[in-house]
Amino acid sequence: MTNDDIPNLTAFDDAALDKAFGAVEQQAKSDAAAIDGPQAVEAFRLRWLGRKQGLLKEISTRWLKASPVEARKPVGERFKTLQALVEGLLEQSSVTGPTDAALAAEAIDITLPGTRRLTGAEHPITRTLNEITRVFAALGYSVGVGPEVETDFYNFESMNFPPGHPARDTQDTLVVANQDRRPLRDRLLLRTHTSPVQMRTMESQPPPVRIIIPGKVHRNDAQDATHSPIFHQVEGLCVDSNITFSDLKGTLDHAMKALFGSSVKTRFFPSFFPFTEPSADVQISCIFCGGNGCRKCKNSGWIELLGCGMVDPAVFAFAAQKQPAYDPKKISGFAFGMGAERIAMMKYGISEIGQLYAGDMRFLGQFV
Ligand code: 2U9
Repeated sequence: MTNDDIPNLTAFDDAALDKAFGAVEQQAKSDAAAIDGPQAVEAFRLRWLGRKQGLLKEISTRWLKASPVEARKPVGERFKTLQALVEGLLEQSSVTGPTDAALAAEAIDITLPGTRRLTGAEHPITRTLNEITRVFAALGYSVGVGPEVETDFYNFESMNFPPGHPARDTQDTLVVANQDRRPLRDRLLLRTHTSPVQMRTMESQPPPVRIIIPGKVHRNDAQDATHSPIFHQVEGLCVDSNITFSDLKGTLDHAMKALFGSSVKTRFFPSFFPFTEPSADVQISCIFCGGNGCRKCKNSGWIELLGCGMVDPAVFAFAAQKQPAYDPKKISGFAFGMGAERIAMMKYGISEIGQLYAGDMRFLGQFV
């Protein structure tokens, strides 16, 4: 039955009205019986009770509004009864809900295995960077960040690698192309260490400074089992009046004990870095054999882990160009640097550096 099937009434006596309303009620009941799911309930509601095009609206227009005055009452009563019937049918179908067949089609097999959601976890490099940072944060160091694309000035010149100096060859550098027309100091490169962040920090604030810089660095080195052209460092800087080599030794000895366990010992050997003088390499007692000698420490009982030194006065002189308080006659400081991959590989027994970057879930899943 469509709206066009609703006839215009020609007679309004009781028999004619009973017949006309009876046919429509019959249709409503058979429509309701055929409802087989939530979509059909909505279709029934629209078909019968739709405000603009519903059948009841059509009946109201054609029968009720068109009826002569003397037939208004009997038509009105029958219309109300029909409306109540339709609403009752609708309510019943909504409560009864979908048929058994519809339910069976949507049924969930609760015996099937669930969808396993993978839990995220810190990457071992991030974890190592955070562990080291936390040790120094507890000593009052703040954490610094800076750009990975740096200028020649901040990466080299201000760190006491003069233009053309052979020391630059120790940090084979990836440079940004087409920079030849710029003065050397402004040419862009990928930072080879995080030291430029310390220099920028000194330029922006007077001493005292205690900062730790975890970050990604780039060198034009071939990859092998223990080297990668992209790796991560943690560098630290402490500047104040009367900072001595003893402060450096005490700080790093404490940090190594905090990172590797309180029984770990440290020892310092003379070394060379352009930005520190004197400079030292730091070894810790072997964390695998406790210092007795094993394959990991090549039977020496010691493992080399980081570099350090007293900040070279030439480096302070560059900072003093912007912050005169970095006068090397009045202040002093120490700095240190360590490679995060090397420490992560030692701590977690990783033999190939490439595993840290491969994104293989069989490897990463071990660190959840
Ligand atoms: C300023 C002054 C001095 C940072 C330092 C080292 C020693 C060092 C290496 C360890 C292994 C780099 O990751 S590695 O290859 N680093 O040995 N770094 S002192 O000295 C600074 C830094 C900033 C202003």
